[in-house]
Amino acid sequence: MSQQPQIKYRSDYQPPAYLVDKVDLTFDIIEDTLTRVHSRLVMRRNPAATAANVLQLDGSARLHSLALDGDKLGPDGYTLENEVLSIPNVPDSFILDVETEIDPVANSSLMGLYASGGSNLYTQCEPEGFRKITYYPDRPDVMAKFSTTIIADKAKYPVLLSNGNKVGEGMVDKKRHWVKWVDPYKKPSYLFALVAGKLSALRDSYTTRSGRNVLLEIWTVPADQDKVEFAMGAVKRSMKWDEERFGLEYDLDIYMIVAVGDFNMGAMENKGLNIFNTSAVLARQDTSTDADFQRVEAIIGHEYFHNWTGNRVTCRDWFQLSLKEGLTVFRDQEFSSDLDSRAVKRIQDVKNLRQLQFPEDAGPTAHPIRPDSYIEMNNFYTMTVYEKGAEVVRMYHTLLGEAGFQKGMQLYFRRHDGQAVTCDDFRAAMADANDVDLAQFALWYSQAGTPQLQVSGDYDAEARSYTLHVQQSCPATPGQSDKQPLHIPFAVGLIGEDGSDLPLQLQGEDAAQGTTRVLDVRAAAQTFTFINVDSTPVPSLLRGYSAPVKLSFDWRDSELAFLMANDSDAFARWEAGQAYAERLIRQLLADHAAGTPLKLAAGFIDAFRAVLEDHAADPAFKALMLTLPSEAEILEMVDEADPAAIHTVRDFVLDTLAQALRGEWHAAFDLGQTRDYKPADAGRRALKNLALAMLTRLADAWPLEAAEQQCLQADNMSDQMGAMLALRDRDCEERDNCYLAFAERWQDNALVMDKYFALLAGSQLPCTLEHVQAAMSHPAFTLRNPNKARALLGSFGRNMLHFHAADGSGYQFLADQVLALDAINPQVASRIVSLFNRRQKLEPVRRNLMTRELQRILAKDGLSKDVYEIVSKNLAG
Ligand code: B3K
Ligand code: ZN
Repeated sequence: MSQQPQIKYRSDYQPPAYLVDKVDLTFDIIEDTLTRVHSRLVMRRNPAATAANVLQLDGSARLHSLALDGDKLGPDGYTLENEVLSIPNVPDSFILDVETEIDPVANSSLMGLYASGGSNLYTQCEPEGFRKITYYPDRPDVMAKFSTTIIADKAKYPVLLSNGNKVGEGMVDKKRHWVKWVDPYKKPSYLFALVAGKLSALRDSYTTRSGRNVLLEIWTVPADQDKVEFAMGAVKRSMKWDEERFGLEYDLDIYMIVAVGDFNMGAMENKGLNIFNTSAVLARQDTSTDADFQRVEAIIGHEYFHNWTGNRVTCRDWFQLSLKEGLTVFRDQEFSSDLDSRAVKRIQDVKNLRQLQFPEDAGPTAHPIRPDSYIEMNNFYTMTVYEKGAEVVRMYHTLLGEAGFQKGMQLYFRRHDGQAVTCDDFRAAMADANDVDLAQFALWYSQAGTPQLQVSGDYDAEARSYTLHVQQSCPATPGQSDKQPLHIPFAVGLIGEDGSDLPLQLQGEDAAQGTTRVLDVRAAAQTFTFINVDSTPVPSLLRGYSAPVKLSFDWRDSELAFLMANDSDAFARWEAGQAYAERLIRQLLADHAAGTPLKLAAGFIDAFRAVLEDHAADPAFKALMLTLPSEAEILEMVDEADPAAIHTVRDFVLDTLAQALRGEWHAAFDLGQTRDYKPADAGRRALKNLALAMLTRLADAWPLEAAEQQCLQADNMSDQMGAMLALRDRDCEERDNCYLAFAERWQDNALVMDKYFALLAGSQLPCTLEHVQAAMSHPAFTLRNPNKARALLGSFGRNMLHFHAADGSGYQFLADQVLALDAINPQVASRIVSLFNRRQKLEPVRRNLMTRELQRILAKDGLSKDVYEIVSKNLAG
């Protein structure tokens, strides 16, 4: 780093000194490498701020000219330092004209205005990309009305898009045309968007509940137009769902989605003009898996739902990011749950949280869902802010119920429509609308770390009562050693001997009320006694995963098998299987370390058999029940972890289950075969492909042949990928054939090639590192494309065997790539370098090897703030 990067603190918040009432932007696209931006700002002093007469604007673009109330400002009329433009002695209200020049082709960071796929132009402004375009108070609490005029060569840039409604277009001269867009809603600069280029659209329309006719457009490069039909359906489903479930309607005459192949994340909710990564919008049976379809629908929903939760009501400052993201993730989760299987969605979300958010919350970059400080805001678009944030919103819902939650939402919009607000404002709306005290609940916003619930139960036969003793604690996290007890909604049930739920009556109540109760855990230690319990029940705890905590309870193995078979709560049923597996895996890891031969408990095999033979169960749910905790989850279970041992033990369990239940897997595979592809059969395909993967573990030849056949003949990507995955770690001719044929067949499809690169990098086969190195010079690969970098390097960084190779070769390779990538795209580099963040979890030899690589990265001159922040926190942790 050339200079010590500055840390920004939440506690330093000051209202903006000047407000912007109106912004008129003109983008003159002069040539590929030169766009001139003229911005006219109508500004005035903020009456709510402390008096100052120096105007400060954020910006890093080349400044071409500056004029205050029509008077040109020379170099002595302003200063420009550290990307802050200061103009002294400005009046109370004034007009500022700013002209900048930018080169979108040279912009590989994909923030601000950049070129992709030839000379098409796209923008990404959240959180601080607008300052790369022009000089502006680039902060979310400055909301203004924008108009945007775009001028460009008509042949080269026939399509010119921006936010709001199109109000005019015409020719400037014989070759150049112009289009003007006006957004009638005030918005912060991070929601600005512009797209220009050769694009085609699928058009449709939607009539809102109140009768507004909305034009819908999905724009892509012409070659991708054959893959947007599903997305269009998803837009309409999202609009309808938000009206029905939240009473929220769309508010402009046009809603546009633009797909772009080079994009730093999934998608962006710019007002009226969402910009999407192609991976989050294109979907067709032959090129997309069932999981891809599910993801596309969820992200379309997510960005659409932001129109109210994010755009109409936005964040006061970036520390409040979870205000819009946690809430919008909760909304997209509910959308998917209402449309598909609620149980399956919940389990997938919890698995995701455990795999990706728990490690973050236990690692060197752990932060509360509302962080207190940051160096680079882009590093805080995290699993914690998004997914744990969504869990926090879900807890309001659990505590208040659907009706109470909706009352809170209505009050939130009534109070704050058109404003930039805080997480506290949201909590206040929930509390006030329901007249409840949510003061203690505030700790969820300020405390980092995954809380632990330690629970025990005892049955008193004489009193016919069952008591749960609940203790809560939260581990120390960087900068937070003392934690206070949280308000935790703890959903529980009791199951009787016959497997059915018991009616629940708490001590002091006149009668039983339901079979699932949400207990309010508020103290460090608390007890809850249920009465009129005739015999020892089996407790079903944390039903529906009612809070983002780690639960421990000393069930017997037989009780876990009983819960796996009987719990009426699908999440708890699945969770019992996970808890059972965790217990055995911990023991096997200890046995492995002690050199004791490994043996899998018969009871666990029986429990798996029972699931496989339960023909009434939803196959998607069964596939989840039959999936062990991932290697990443297992890493979290132990200290001084040996990744090779984790891999060996998990593989042993899978091999044993494959062997012991070969007939059952075979039957599941056969049963899952269908002649015709139907989207609704996704669960069946998932179970079939899991069975196929298990069968390829056997020493038999036929599963390999079956996988090869499926891979070469399938008419859908789910089955192709199922087979590719089943063969991924098997060194055999069938694998070689399939991998060759797949790469050949899909060489021109960027998104399918991403799948191919991810498979190569995730393989357990001995030559994986060499294959990954070779893939770096594959014609379809480039580090400049974030999807490619994530597919190859991200997957390699999650490879337990090869990233964590005992000789450090995996660490060294990834560190080299982080350095190469940092010079191109710091945001992507910083995501990749985060894969080193579990350093402290590892045994000393690997930990030291990692340390060495991180020190090498940190020593590099000109390192980005993004990578600096992650690596320095890692090394300090
Ligand atoms: N709000 C954007 C994320 C922007 C990320 C900037 N690094 C997408 C979303 O959450 O919907
Ligand atoms: Zn979002």
